[in-house]
Amino acid sequence: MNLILLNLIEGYENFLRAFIMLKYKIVLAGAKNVGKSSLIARFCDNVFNEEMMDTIGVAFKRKKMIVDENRELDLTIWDFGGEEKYRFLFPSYVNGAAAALILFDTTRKETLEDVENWVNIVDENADENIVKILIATKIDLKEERQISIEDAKELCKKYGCYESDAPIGTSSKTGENVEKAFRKAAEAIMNARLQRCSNCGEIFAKKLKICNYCGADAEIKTVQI
Ligand SMILES: Nc1nc2c(ncn2[C@@H]2O[C@H](COP(=O)(O)OP(=O)(O)O)[C@@H](O)[C@H]2O)c(=O)[nH]1
Ligand SMILES: [Mg+2]
Repeated sequence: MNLILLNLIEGYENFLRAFIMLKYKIVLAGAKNVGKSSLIARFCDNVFNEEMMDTIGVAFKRKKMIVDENRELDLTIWDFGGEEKYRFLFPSYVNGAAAALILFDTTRKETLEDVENWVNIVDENADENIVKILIATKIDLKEERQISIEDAKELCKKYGCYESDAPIGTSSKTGENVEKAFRKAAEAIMNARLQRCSNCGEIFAKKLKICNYCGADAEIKTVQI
């Protein structure tokens, strides 16, 4: 009898988990050719293309990510054609995003200088609690490297990026650190938007006053994730 009851409770919890879907939008920002579309293609489809097609306007992909044991985050990852002529689309592109990955290309110094512009555009158009993560791309091209990860350390601090010690160096060609970059983004989003109920251990939105699993009062019964 107890076993049946336990199964029923577990079933109900799984139902609740599925029902309270954690859906977030992540946007990528950075100049044309820094490697935005390639990073998304590697993360979502595990592919790399030396001749990646230009992104026309705006595109997006969806990917589910398991975090915090069995919890599923449903991520919509938005890709932006970095050309000037598409910049008018940027406000609506960033609208509602939980995280922005801001990319610079380690083989082109000017893309690091451009980071400030992208940070400003994100800050001007995004929700206040958007998290920013700085990403250094194309780290496989060691011979052509013009910027070291160290050079960009200061920028992370300056722009208030999540865990501001250094940008994440990635290669979409080899896959190095690509998953890590999106995991960082997921972790940052969860930190910014979710809280853990110390009564039942579940996580739920920070904006809620009570835990939507057990009904505990969020003011006294929660801990930071
Ligand atoms: N070697 C190398 N090439 C890359 C990497 N990421 C992107 N590229 C190349 O850089 C070019 C621009 O990439 P793309 O993703 O289209 O940049 P976007 O304009 O920011 O979307 C393409 O030719 C890609 O194949 C990388 O990690 N390593
Ligand atoms: Mg592109």
